[in-house]
Amino acid sequence: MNAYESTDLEESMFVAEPPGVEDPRVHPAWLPPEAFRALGARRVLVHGDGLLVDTVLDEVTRACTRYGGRVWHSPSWDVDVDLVLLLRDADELPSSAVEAARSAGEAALVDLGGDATLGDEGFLLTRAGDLTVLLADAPAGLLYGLFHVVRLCAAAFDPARPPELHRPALRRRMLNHWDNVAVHPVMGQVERGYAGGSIFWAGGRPRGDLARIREYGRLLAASGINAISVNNVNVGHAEALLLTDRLNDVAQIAGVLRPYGIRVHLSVTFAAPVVLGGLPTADPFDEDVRAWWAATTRRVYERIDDFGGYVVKADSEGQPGPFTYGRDHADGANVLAEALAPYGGVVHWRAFVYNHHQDWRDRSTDRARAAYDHFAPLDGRFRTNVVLQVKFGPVDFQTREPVSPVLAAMPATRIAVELQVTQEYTGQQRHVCHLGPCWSEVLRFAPWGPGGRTIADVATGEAGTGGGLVAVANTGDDPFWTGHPLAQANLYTFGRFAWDPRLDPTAVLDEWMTLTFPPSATADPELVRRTLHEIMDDSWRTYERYTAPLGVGFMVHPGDHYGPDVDGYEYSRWGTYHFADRDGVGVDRSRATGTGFAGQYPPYWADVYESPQTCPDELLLFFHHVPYTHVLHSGSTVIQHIYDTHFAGVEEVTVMRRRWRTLNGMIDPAVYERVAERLDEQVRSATEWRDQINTYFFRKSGIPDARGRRIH
Ligand code: GCV
Repeated sequence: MNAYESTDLEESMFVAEPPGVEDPRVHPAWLPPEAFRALGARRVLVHGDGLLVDTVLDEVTRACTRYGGRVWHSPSWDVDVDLVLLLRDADELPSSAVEAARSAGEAALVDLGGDATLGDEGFLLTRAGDLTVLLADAPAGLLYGLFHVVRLCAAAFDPARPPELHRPALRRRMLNHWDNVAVHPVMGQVERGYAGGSIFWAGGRPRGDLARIREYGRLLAASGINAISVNNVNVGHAEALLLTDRLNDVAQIAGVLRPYGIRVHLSVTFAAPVVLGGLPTADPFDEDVRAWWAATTRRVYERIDDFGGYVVKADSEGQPGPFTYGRDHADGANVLAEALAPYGGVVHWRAFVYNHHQDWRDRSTDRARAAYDHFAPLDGRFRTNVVLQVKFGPVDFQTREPVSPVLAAMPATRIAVELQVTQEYTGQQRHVCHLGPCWSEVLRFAPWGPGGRTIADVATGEAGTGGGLVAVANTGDDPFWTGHPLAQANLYTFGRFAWDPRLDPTAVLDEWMTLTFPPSATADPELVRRTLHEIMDDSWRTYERYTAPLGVGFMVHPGDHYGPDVDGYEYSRWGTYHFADRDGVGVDRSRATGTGFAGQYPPYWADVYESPQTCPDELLLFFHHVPYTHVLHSGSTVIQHIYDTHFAGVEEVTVMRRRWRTLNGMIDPAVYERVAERLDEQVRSATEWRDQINTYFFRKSGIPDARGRRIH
């Protein structure tokens, strides 16, 4: 018998609330208690066993305690219930209604054409008479199903609701934390973190707030995420030690996240055999090196038996890698993969490899080409437990980039698409910039031409063998988790897209709003919903309008990457140039006259991108250097487009701020104030962007604004 089962019916009806993790100092994000009202007012039966079933019971019990419902766990007597959550292989129960519901679920599964299994994480939801029934093959499926019921609210109990079958499209749905264990002198506790300190680490030690980590796991699970790496891909000495001396710190985090179905991964340094093992080399062909990785990995699994694997940034921005030993990246990745293989672990090997000591005078080197040049020739050489992790664009998470050609160039390699939830280049969580539409465009892009396979298909792979989706996290120890409360939507959306990359971004945003700002908790739910949509739906394009134009990228302040600095990187070694002169702007990446990058795409897009006549406007300056008077498909000239979009962008942000003010008194005052304060900064910053960009191009081109607006 377990904690929730009792032979006494009265006792079983009023189970005690389990130890809560709700911390009033921390915003509940998309899991406020109110979101559980519909569930919590019901009579719920949970049937099955396992760690994640206990989590389901905890969740249901908390909700029912708050809202007057009741919970039973595998009761040995008949009970009247509204909702049944059960594992399909759990024993028969002495309740004809529950068993009838189970049979109805099985029949619905057949009708939906599902094969015999729901898989490790899938679930089926259907109505059976007066009951709602949720079936899963495995405890994780029950947990995801439960959060689906929460998302649906009362609709989960609608008698007319048709049966639904849900299985994640991607097996691994992963977050990478760029959290440092020790505070980095330049990058701080979290590299590119805009939400305070780390949830995991503080000043060289574990932060020690396990309740917060558990709450985090709960939020992630509710969005669909099932894997997390807990340290920065730039691995310093303190971080390297997580693999050995500090493994207990990692095990503790793994223990807290496990009940939410989340596996822990570690970023490791390729030089670990030298810096931790005392070996003279990290050469992947050296037998002692191979033995060191094998022994070290074995010890990791002895301590954390469901450990996910390693994440590696090698030969990139100063990190060590196989090039030091004259080996290539397949050689490097495979030695780690070999060590992980006996335990089912994977290596996420990043394709972000380029020369960061470029000479701006040298027009032949093109950073955008680098990942393809390094990795495409290695297709088919990686072990099957290597996942090549490729940033969605060829440069570096810019507001607008073409999709990376590497994603279409390696059919014999497991590919993961890497997105950036942390808003390094998209307003650093001081600007509202909802990234759902950007990611959706990336995931729906068909690199072999319209109608063909998409990037989502690449990440999914044949029969689910793809590498999945990975994103750099935007969370920290900030009370709102993400600094800007509306940036929570980006994290939620990432998880949902990783579960199903074909979801509509507006629908996902709507889900997030309903959970985060429950209609029952506000005086005017329609106003709140409409206003949030008006502010957020198009905010990525608004951000694009007032920053670097037409896909040219960067133009940000060097180092911190916040705010405008048009020539900030123009003569630097990082290879991110715009080549503006008095006649024109943009990078010629054509095959005919430029760096040849356009030729890295399959024929359809190689042809489209090759010519300024066919290249889409929004990427024109990424692929071409054109005169300011070049006429876009929109009918505007490049220079007039720059002026118009920059004026429009600032106007849009000003309207956003005005709209937000209508919510004063309608929502949690702390959320209201935090967003209001950030919108002030967004208006200031957008104005600075507009004025610097417009002035810069006016001075370069000498062409005035056709509408005579003020340019400084
Ligand atoms: C973790 C960009 C960022 C770096 C980051 C790097 C990467 O260059 O500015 O902070 O390093 O990407 O993805 O490895």
